[in-house]
Amino acid sequence: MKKALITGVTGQDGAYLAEFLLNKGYNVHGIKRRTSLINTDRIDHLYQDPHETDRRFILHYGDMTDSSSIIRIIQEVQPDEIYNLAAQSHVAVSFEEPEYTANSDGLGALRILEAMRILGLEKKTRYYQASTSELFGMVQEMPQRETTPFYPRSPYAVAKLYAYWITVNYREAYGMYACNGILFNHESPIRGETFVTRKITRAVAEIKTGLRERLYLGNLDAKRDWGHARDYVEMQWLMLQQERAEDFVIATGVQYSVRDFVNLAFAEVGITIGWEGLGVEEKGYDTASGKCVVAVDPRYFRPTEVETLLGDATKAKEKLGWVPRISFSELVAEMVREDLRRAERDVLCKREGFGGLLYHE
Ligand code: NDP
Ligand code: GDR
Repeated sequence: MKKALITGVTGQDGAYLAEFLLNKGYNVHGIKRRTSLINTDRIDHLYQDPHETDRRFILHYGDMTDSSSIIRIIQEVQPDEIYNLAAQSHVAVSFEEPEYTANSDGLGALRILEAMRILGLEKKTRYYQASTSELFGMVQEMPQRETTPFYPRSPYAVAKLYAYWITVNYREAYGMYACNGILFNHESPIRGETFVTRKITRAVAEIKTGLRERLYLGNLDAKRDWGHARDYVEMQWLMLQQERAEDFVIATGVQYSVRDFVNLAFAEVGITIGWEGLGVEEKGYDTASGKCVVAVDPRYFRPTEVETLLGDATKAKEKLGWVPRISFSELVAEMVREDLRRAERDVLCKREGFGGLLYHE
């Protein structure tokens, strides 16, 4: 039975990947960090009590900024495959916490690769690095593929640039099976609430159910190539099953703007948006009621923005036989449906006098 170690197992991709690998028959180990409140919601359905025998899903306390915990866990687990998904993954937050982002997202990758070397696992353990389309930043070519030059535009992307190259370097220097998945944006109903897609679908559900009046956003013109996380974690696994390690772009090849996402998400609940004004003055109105339901707030603009991303995943299609299964409209519909279910539950709780609601943006 193969053993996989996932860093970032409590995150969106970590949860989908853990489930995917368990279904493939793996023993799955995950690294979680200590938090003052338990934050394992996304993997609670996989949890096994430590007193159970023959457990196949095991969590370890550790942190990407703490070499000793990384070495200890890798030594204990002796994994066949390591998926390094842990990161401070919010681009806007990386401008607020650049040093921490560099430490966890950049040096974190080095810590794992170096632990593999120190422990003599160079030939046993395969390594996957969660690289990102943010590396392309100020894009030098449309669409972006494996050979497109990088131009990172945030402390997050610069940290991930280091992680990308240290992965390539360890592959070349020590003959390790180490590869980068350059994944474009991928979303799901368990996406973090402050990424733009989830922020929109939550707000749509809350506006529809009367829990709030308006959604505030930043740059409505930003364009992204959005896929579904469930599709993308399969790629992470496939990349580690090849004869030799290579880097791959994973994307749908279709691009939409933030405004398109807003229009489609509101359409899912029967609201048509009419847009008026330009730039920071732009507003979106519910054409039936005339109410303003979307407004621009400059606080959500970034000091340097990535305006447009569109991926070319031809190499993955040809070499890995991969094609995304879930379309953009199915993704939006699923996210809105799940958030609507949550909002309806919140309405019920509110009506019955249980708890207040908090909106994190
Ligand atoms: P999430 O933000 O949902 O999850 C990040 C995970 O990393 C969480 O489990 C988080 O733990 C953990 N983490 C953060 N900092 C540390 C640390 N110092 N030590 C240990 N664990 C830490 O990200 P996604 O699941 O969306 O993304 C997975 C990876 O893929 C990330 O590296 C991201 O940068 C990258 N990526 C994501 C894309 C996307 O569109 N989703 C596209 C391309 C790349 P906690 O739950 O405690 O916060
Ligand atoms: P991104 O995702 O930066 O692409 O990084 P995010 O959803 O945060 O932003 C996408 C685009 O939407 C614009 N935007 C807003 N973004 C947020 N978060 N909040 C807003 O209110 C808002 N208004 C407009 C942004 O400016 C941006 O252009 C994600 C993360 O998962 C990274 O970890 C990953 O590497 C990349 O995707 C690929």
